[in-house]
Amino acid sequence: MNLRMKTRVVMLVDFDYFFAQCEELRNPALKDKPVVVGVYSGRTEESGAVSTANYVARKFGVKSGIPLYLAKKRLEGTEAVFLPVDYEFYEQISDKIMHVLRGCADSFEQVGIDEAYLDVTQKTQGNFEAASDLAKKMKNEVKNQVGITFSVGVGPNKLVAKIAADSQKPDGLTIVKPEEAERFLSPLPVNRLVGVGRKTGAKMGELGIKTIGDLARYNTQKLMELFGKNVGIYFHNAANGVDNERVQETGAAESISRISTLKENTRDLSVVLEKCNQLIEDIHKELVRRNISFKNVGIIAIMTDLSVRSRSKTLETATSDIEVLKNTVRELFEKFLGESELEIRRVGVKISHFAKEEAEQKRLTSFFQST
Ligand code: TTP
Ligand code: CA
Repeated sequence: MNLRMKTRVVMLVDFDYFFAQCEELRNPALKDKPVVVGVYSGRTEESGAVSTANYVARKFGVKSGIPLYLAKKRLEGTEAVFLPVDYEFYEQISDKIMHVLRGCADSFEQVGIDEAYLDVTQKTQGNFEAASDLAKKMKNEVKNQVGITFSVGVGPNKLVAKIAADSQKPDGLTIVKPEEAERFLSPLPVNRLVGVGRKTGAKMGELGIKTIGDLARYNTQKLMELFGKNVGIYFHNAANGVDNERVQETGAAESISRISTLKENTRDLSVVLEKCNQLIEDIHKELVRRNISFKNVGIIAIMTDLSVRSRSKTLETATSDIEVLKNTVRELFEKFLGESELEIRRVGVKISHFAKEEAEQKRLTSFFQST
């Protein structure tokens, strides 16, 4: 039986010139001027690099990564405003936007401070026109409630959605239906694919692969020989717009951890586990309250010389089972004690890679209904 999922509708939202737009938001007088946000290294007044710039400044060739002195030079004679990064402020704005977006998605995955993937398959009943309306509604809501613009790409998977979003900025909305994906990707330079950096791009160039279309037509066997089996297959699939990565629900926090000092320094597994089990009970309560499951379990050990060691394990499937958590922590500490020599002073337990329980179940149900 071919277990293919039905067509998905996936969005990538990417906030426009984000750090600089946040600065414009708190000081609208900046809007028509070149705005450059940078990290000042502090060595000299001018040393450091540009984090980002608004589109007025970009017209002068100022972009992320260039040295600040160069940006200054390119903006000479303009009313350019240079500001230091205020990450905390941008994070507050980001949280507000993410909150609105989260409410519009079946499942939601935040990627960094200014990007998020939304699976909206159920919300739109698999319809790309409905997705276009939803994206416009999201844009309006965020503009009205927060005052920020963003660009959206809509596609049948994360890969196409991301490239679509990049293709029209700022305030863009680009829809690529499944049947259009091949034609959309084909003429684009091959380095638009994740994983094709400068080196790989150059190597592909020598093979005559300039566009994504060239890569899609290239012999898969040869790609596997040249780049290794897994990477070769990935390139072949990516170039053909094939990507089955699901939108991975992320919780508000990326991890839950608890740490505690042992009564005395020890290398005794049962003493360590007794303390860990208390921490686990506490973690589990929070897990249940937030209705999430985890896929990664970590242990932390602070040794008598105060060095911090950690080990972790990724489970095959996400779970919220406290026994699985206890057993995994036991397994990790057993192994750890076999590999270390010092006594342990403090222990910690951490879980991460969250999935929302409810969403998981819903997805499974709809999956079985559609097969
Ligand atoms: P990007 O999304 O790459 O850029 P952007 O939001 O500034 O512009 P665009 O309109 O093209 O999306 O990065 C998001 C934020 O990350 C950006 O506002 C600042 C920060 N950043 C850096 O600090 N250094 C960098 O080199 C890059 C690329 C981004
Ligand atoms: Ca951005």
